[in-house]
Amino acid sequence: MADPITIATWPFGKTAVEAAMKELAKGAPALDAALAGAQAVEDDTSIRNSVGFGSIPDRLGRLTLDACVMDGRTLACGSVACVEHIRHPAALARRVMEKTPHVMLVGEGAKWFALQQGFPLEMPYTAESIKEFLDAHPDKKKDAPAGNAPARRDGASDITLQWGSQPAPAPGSEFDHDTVTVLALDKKGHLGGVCTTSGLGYKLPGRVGDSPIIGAGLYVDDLAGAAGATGVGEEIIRIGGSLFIAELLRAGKTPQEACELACKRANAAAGRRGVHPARVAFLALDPKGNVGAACTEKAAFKYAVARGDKVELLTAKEI
Ligand code: SD4
Repeated sequence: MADPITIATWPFGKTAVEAAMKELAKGAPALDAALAGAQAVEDDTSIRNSVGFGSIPDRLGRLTLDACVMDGRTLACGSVACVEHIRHPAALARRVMEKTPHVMLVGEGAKWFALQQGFPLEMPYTAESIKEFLDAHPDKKKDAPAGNAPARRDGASDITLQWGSQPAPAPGSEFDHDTVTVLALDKKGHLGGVCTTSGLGYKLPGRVGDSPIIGAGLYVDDLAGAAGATGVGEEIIRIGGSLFIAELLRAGKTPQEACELACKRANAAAGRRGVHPARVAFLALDPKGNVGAACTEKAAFKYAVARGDKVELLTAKEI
């Protein structure tokens, strides 16, 4: 028997860990709890510009969602990317895991699968999200996404893409984050994790970040630990961030040490293209219930932790 614990990204992670902890307290498996937590954030349109409905669309004004799930007992996992008109992409990712021999479905295929599975097609826009899109005129923005493009040397991060032609809000404000990653340890000592996002705001149509990629945005293994990521997905993908952390945990590092090493690795990788900092953040949970989190400079990463009756919002160490 283990003491259940759950952690989630960003201040809205509190909504996630509260919902997840309710499930864990009832004895639910870690993956069910993490999914309940992620879905509570997907459903919350008051979390403006953020995860799920009402969040920032791509440059054509279309909201496309990415999500994945992973079960630490079996390494079963599922993922959807660039899927439109589905309210609960994390639940859809779980169906991919449970009902298909595949790990990942994208775009139209993911949408057809959702219909086949009985998910309703819905309009994901709110009055606020439409107004913000129109105000932002993202097509006028000249920045290109990081990709393998030449490094920017003006200190600006690619995450400023989120804001189109609008000035970016203060770092750490509720508006500049759009991914919830929820990691959970259940009473039986099993780990589960979910990651769900609308991706970078005003991204190029078709762009997929780290969040639905197993090993980048999420990795969960009962025999090592669970890790998740948020921030500039291109930088996280380059270093296989979450798998990197899981392997460090397997090799005996603490969750805190592993998250810090992943930030260092991300900065080193970004530095090879002249970019600093990488603007990424990681969180991790080991099978004993130890947690860790770290972010690179300027990521101003906060995360929520629920253990027993206690829910805390903590600030990650900057590397
Ligand atoms: C992405 N990692 O699509 C996500 C964005 C994010 O808080 O985490 N924002 O690249």
